Amino acid sequence: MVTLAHRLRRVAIVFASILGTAYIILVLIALLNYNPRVKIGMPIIVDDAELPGAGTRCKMDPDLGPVKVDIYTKPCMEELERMNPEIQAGGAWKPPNCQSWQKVAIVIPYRDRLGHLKILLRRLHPMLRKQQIAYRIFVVEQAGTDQFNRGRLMNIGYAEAMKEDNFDCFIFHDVDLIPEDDRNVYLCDDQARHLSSAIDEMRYHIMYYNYAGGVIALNRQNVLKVNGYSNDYWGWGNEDDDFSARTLAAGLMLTRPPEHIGRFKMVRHLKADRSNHGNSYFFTWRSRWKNDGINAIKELNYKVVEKTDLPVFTNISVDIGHPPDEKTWNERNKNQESVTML
Ligand code: UD2
Ligand code: MN
Repeated sequence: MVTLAHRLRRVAIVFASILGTAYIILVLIALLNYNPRVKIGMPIIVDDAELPGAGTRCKMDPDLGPVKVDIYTKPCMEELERMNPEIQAGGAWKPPNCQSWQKVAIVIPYRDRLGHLKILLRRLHPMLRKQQIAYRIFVVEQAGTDQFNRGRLMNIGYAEAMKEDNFDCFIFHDVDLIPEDDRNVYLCDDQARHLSSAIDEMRYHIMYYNYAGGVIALNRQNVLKVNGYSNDYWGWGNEDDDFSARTLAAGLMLTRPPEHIGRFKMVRHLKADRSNHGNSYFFTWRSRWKNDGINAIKELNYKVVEKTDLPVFTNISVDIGHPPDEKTWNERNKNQESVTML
C-alpha cells in the first residue's frame, strides 16, 4: 500500500522536476537572446534626408539587390583594368555627379592570395560605383615568411591610408570574402558596423553575437577610439575577438545588416592552424587594449618595402617586424597576466 508520505514525496519530485526544467528552458532562452550590444539594420546615413547637405549628396539607387558572384574563375589584372576604365591609379574612384557621403578606405590584409584578390576586386569596383561611394582600395601585404599578423596589417593600413587622404571611413576586409548583395552599403555608421553578417561557410548565420571577423567598418574617430587592432596576435585566430572586445570596452555597439543582405561567399581555401598563443593572449585584452593598438605602431618601426599605385589597387608591401621568441613571449605574457589580475 502506498502511504501518504510516499505520495507526497512523488508529488514533490514531479513538482521539482517541472520547476527545474522550466528554469533551464528560461535560462536557455535568455542566453540565446542575449544581444544587448548588437543592432540589426541598414545604415541610417544613406536615406537620411535631414542631414546637412543632403541635397547634393549621392542617392542610393533603389534598384540595388542581390547579385550572382563567381568565386571560381579568376580574372587577370589586365581584364580588371579593362572592366574598370574610370578608376584612377591606386584603385580610387569618386562619383562624378554627386557628393559621396563619406570617403572610404578599404583595407585588405594580404599575403599570397592573388587569386582571391582578383576575384574580390572584380566584385568590389563595380559594386562601390553602383553604391556611389568615393573610395580607394589598399592592399597591405605582409613581407617575409613569419606568421601572419592580420591586426598589425590593419593598423598599418589605417596609418598609410591617412597619409594619402583624410578618409572618413575604414573598412577592414578579408581578401576572400565576396559580398553578394549591392544593398550592403560600404559606409560607416557611428558604431562598429559588421558588414559580413551572413557567410556561406557558416550557413549564412553569425557564429556568436560578439563575432567581428570578416568585414567590419568603423569611422575614423572610432578606429582611434578603439585603438585599432592589437598588434601582437601572430598566426591564425583571436585577433577578431580581441577587436570585438575593445569595441565593446570603448562603448560601441556592433551593428549588422540583416542576414539576407549581409551575405558573403568565402573563396575556398585551406584552413590555417590556430596560433599557439592566441587564446591565452586574449585573456589579457582588457589590460592591453589602450596601449596595444594603433597608438603603438610607430614604436614597432614597421617599414614600407614598396608602395605602388597599381591600376586597380594600391599595394603596400610592409616589413612588420617579427614575432617574439618563446622566452620573450612567456615573460611578457606573465607580466600582462599580473596586470590583468590587479
Ligand atoms: C577568420 C575570419 C578572419 C580572421 C581569421 C582569424 C571570418 C569570415 N574570417 O578567417 O576575419 O579573424 O579567422 O585570424 O570569420 N590572410 C592572407 N594570407 C594568409 C593568411 C591570411 O592574405 O596567408 C588574410 C586574408 O585577407 C584572409 C584573412 O587574412 O582573408 C583571414 O585569414 P583566413 O582567411 O586564413 O582565415 P579564416 O577564413 O578562418
Ligand atoms: Mn578566409
